Amino acid sequence: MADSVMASWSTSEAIETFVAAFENASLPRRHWTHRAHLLVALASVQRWGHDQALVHLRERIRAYNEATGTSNGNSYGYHETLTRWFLQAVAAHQARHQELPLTESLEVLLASPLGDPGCPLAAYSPERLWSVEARHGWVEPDLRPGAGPAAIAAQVAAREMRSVPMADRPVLYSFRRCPYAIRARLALAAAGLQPGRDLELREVNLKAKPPELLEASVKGTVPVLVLPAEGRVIDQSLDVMRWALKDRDAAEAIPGSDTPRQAAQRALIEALIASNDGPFKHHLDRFKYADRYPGADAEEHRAKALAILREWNQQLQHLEDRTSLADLALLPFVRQFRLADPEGFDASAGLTVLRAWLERFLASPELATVMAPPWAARTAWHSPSFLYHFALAEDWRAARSQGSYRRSSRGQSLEEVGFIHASHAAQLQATHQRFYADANNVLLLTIDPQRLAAAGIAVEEEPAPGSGEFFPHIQGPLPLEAVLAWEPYPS
Ligand SMILES: N[C@@H](CCC(=O)N[C@@H](CS)C(=O)NCC(=O)O)C(=O)O
Repeated sequence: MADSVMASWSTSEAIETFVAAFENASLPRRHWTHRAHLLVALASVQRWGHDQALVHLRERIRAYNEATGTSNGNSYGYHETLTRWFLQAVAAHQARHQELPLTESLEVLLASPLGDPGCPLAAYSPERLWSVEARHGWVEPDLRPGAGPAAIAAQVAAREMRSVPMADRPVLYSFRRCPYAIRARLALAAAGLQPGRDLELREVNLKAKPPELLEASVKGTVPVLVLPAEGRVIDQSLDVMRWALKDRDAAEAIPGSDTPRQAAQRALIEALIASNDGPFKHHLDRFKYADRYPGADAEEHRAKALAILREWNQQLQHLEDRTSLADLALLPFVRQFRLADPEGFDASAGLTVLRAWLERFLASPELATVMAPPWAARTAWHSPSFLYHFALAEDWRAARSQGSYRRSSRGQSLEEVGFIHASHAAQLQATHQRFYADANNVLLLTIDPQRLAAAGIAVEEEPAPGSGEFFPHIQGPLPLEAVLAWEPYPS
């Protein structure tokens, strides 16, 4: 089974294949992650309901463990209390999200306390949860007896009832690896906001910026936060952070200004951010991307950036011992600096405090959270303003060397059909499912209709035979310059 299929679960076939591999114990152990447990539990609850799923999974997990070299004993293998805990959690979640396709339901579950692998430890002491008794039979929580999955589900439901209506929901344009976008996501997450519930997150491919982003902010950088309810757009990362934390700053990342101590902390935070966004970023870019700056001497800029980091090494010792706006704002950039030359960074003198500070961040759940779904995706958001076309990788490769693309759809040429099939964003999954689900090396091309028009190629909306659903049909060869991006699909 291809690793991409194991990881993506983007079609119902891929999910079925995965669940079947678990059921017949051919699933490699490394794929039997927390996420995979929840997927299998969701699929089983959908199929059989909670009670029968429990009977089935109890037997299947034990068999899977035996087959993959983990014995079901007193310290390892099958765990009845945890199985029941998560199955109850999954059933409660499923009851509220019946309308969602399985993979979306899984993402919502993973982002909720119900899917949090550490959640049982808020109710049980480790001694009780890891006891032989809990492994072989159900035991009640000892720390917080009433705080089982049902109570957590009720809390989650109450919070969802208070969530923002769809049309008023803020939209965050973001890019997974961009340090400005990372700092914005860190602050939004620290403020307790969640994609899906409180805002819509749109991952941007910077090579194919969606027109909706450019309409919101002409400068076309990320992050951009669109606030429909306030009729306002925020297009500077620091402003996004301040917006997120205003009235939601439970951990006091931005200190008040009542006492001299608070005022001094605020001043230090401001000074650190100014130093990062000004000189440090200047030298970081010229060190990391020296080829983009003609005449820049990478070594000289590295040394200057290091000198700034040594100053911060001193200043950090005066920051109070809790996560501040400066931590959230600077760490993504220091992370990027280290990534450009990890050995050099680790060997540099005068950075002991700063290195420990960075290491804590790199290992933190806060960073992991904003680098994974639903806070960050590896596939860009599909814009209703673009057109999309599925191409086989070899056809696209040939087109790039020949100068234009002339396939209509799988197995058919433009000459045979008279136009090139394309899809709107909302039609992608179904089109892929219908025609490409069994194909390897499928690429999704993002097409800019304005560039098509500029090249004199028309697009007609025409009904597909059978369904009557309208699809865009490109009336001529696809010029390469109209294709903004291409990526494997599913990613
Ligand atoms: N001052 C802006 C800077 C944001 C920025 O430069 N973001 C980069 C990505 S890390 C970007 O969007 N660049 C535009 C591009 O690459 O086309 C902020 O703080 O939000």
